[in-house]
Amino acid sequence: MAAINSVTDLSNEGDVAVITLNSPPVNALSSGVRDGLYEGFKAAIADDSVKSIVLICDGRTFIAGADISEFGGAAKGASLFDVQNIMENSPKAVVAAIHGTALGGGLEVALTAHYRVAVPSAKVGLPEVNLGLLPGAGGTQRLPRIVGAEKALEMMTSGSHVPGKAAAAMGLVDELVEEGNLRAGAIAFAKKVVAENWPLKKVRDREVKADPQVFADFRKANARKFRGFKAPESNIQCIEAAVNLPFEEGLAVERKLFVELMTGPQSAAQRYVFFAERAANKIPDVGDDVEILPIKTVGVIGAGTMGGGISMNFLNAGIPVKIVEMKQEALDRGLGVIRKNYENTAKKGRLTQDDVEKRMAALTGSLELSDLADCDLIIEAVFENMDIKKDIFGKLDKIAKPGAILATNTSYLNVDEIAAATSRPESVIGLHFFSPANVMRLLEIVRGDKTSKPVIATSMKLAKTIGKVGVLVGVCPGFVGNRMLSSRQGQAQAVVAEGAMPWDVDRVLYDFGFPMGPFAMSDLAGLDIGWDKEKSSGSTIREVLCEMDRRGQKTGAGYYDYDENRNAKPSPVTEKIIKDFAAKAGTNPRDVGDEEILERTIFTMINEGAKILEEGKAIRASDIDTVWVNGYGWPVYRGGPMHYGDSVGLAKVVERLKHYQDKHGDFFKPSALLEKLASEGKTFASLK
Ligand code: 3H9
Repeated sequence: MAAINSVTDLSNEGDVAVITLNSPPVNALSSGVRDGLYEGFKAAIADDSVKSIVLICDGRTFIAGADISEFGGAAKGASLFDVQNIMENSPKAVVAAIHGTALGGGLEVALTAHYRVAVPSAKVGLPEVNLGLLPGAGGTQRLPRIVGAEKALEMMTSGSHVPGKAAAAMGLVDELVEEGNLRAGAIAFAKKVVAENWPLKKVRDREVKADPQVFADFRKANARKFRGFKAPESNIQCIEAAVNLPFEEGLAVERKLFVELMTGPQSAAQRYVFFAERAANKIPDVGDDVEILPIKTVGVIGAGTMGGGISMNFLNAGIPVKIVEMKQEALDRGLGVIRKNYENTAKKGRLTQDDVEKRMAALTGSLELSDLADCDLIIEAVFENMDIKKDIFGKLDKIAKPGAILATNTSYLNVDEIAAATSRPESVIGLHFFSPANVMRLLEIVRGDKTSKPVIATSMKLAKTIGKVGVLVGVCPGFVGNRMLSSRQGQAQAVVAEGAMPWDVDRVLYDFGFPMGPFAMSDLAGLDIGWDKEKSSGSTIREVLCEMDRRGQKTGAGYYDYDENRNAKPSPVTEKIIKDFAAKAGTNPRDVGDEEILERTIFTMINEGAKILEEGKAIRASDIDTVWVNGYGWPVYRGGPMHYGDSVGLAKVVERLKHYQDKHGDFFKPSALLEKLASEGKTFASLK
């Protein structure tokens, strides 16, 4: 075996040259990889003893894409197009051998091979859209030429990873090779190509046809999903180009749109989010050497909406769950809801009935806390009441086996106080799931003063196991997410008190990119959450609405009026209540402009985020962004509140906060950290 460079080897197996890439962690197309590939193909083509060439990767995966960390830097060495040209125009058959994932530029390289083989567990896809991009190395022109325009539309705008078998059915993979036997299988395939004189197929030479209506229908069907995003539309236009233009002209369209996206703010934000989610896994004082505790059985206390959703996460990951309720009826209801959720998923074809039964079989219900004695992790998901939680943790302390992790799902209570109800605060941690807990990707992991490192490391790892993005945060009211939400809510209400209507606030935040505004959200959740009829004294707009039985969508009215299809309309009733409040308070309603609504709701969040950083309740600004993107519907193409602050410019954020401080008081006072960064011309991203 001869080394081409530090990440590429070339060896001959009889008359088959095998180019092997080994560039951990994911064989991304860095300049070294591109150079290695280019030189490897050049050498193999020049070698007279070689009749065919196999490209294969060592490690956990085939090429997972362009090297995202190199984006924006100066191009070095061989370009991706040089590599693709030498492969596609090779006079000797080129076979790409795929395991793990062939994604983005990785699949685009494979599409310039004459043939592709893969193991069944391999996955292929063009996920650039999730980075605010489109496949920029010919993928937009080659993929539709194999799978057709409709499948290409679906794959490229969702970024989905297509499993080996489906890829073979679509013609993306020419042959599936037995698991664990990829190298030998690919070499045998290459020999067959030569022996049987198969043609050197170039994907670019194929044709793809589609009715223009296909594109119109696709745009219409997905308008809501794509709202605000630039990349999906650019991906669609490239596929249209593949259908309507010769290959080279299609490539030119792809190049132009790729450069536009790459240099725009959305892709910068989405690439930032990609790395932010991965950075969140790195805890400075909890190294890779910290022990990970085995989690074989999980106990959940509370079979309500949260407890049920939390349980499903573990069942989905194959971890048995014991769920405890106080009354048989509540337990039966909880277990019934879980079953129904699974059966609905099965009806949609996303689970087999067998999977449903397997998951339900791994779930046991009980009325006794003592049944949780053998659980490795116990998550309490009961009512948000400190006394109840302390009582439960006191009991768990006596029941749980030594070393078991005792977690609370509280969304704002003091985890240290809960931990103090036990004799083992080092085992206590907050695991704050977001509703619906089986769907939302965020898991706020709340580190108490005494939480041990193995408990933290295990919780972070567990988040990954159950498909969540775990973010470690410190103890403070509302932690990171709800604390910042509460600043935003405060301003949403304040601007309404000054003359804006709830639908003005909702429109501004919806247009910013949130899936819905705070008042529409309250109507959806129910205005009576936490409302007590007996204690209600008409002292807030919400109380008055609840007293009038306008409790949100479920009663047909809340801040908004709803028709029978739950379509919202601004309500004259709500408007009158708001105006009456203003009159009583002696305020003169004014026209609060959209810009002021946006600045007051969003800039105060940025300021609160800065305070959270100052107090050390989040490790890094990007962790705060990860919380907001994954738990609160912050538009990913704006990167999160802290990234947004950086992109607007912190000096501007400070200037506007001071402006509102002059008018409305010290709530708007910029935090010391924010002032400092702004005065030094720095960003949150510069804090390392
Ligand atoms: C593209 O290809 C553009 C072309 O069309 C056009 C070119 C002209 N680059 O996720 P993990 C790192 S755009 C650099 O934890 P997993 C990652 O940061 C690209 N680094 O592992 C992490 O580093 P660290 C299209 C990358 O097993 C480590 O690898 N491709 C890249 O859960 C492990 O990652 C994509 O969008 C990269 N491309 O998942 C695929 N990928 O350990 C993006 C990963 O220091 N990648 N890293 O934190 C993925 O989806 C997942 O990483 C993958 C593995 C599924 C591959």
